[in-house]
Amino acid sequence: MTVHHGRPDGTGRRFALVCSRFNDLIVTRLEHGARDVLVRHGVADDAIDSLWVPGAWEIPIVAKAVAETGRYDAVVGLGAVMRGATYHFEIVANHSAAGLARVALDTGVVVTNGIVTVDTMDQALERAGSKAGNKGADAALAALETVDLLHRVTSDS
Ligand code: INI
Repeated sequence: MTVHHGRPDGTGRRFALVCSRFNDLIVTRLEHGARDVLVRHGVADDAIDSLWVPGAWEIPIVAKAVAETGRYDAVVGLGAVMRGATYHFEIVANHSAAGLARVALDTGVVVTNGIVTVDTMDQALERAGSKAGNKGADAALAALETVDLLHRVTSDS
């Protein structure tokens, strides 16, 4: 039996971070967390591009466009959807998550989801670098591992 695991080695890899400005207090921290994890795992700082969109709703279409360029090994969606901010919380949260999943399957490019969906600003802050970790860093690490695993199982060697 062979067990395969992805190793989070980012040497020579390129990443796009698609970030929403809505709730940018949170998303800026997610972006820093993602960038920090990527650089600490060997990704060159100039091999990470951050693209800022108005809100989480707009993340999937830009993720699709950057995935289709073929320039990136993975795309990480980063955003913060908060129930208190609008009655259409569910619509924005569901669209952004489903959209990212679809981009990954349609393009074959690794896309991970670092969009926090929470009830309150306190819950968002907890997930943006305090007691519940940093969901941007988690999504970046998931991207590194998945890129490596796919490379192993799809390469000839
Ligand atoms: N966008 C977010 O990223 N987070 C939110 O909490 C949010 N709320 O609550 O409304 C939000 N709305 C904007 C949305 O993403 C689009 O930018 C907008 O609807 C224009 O298409």
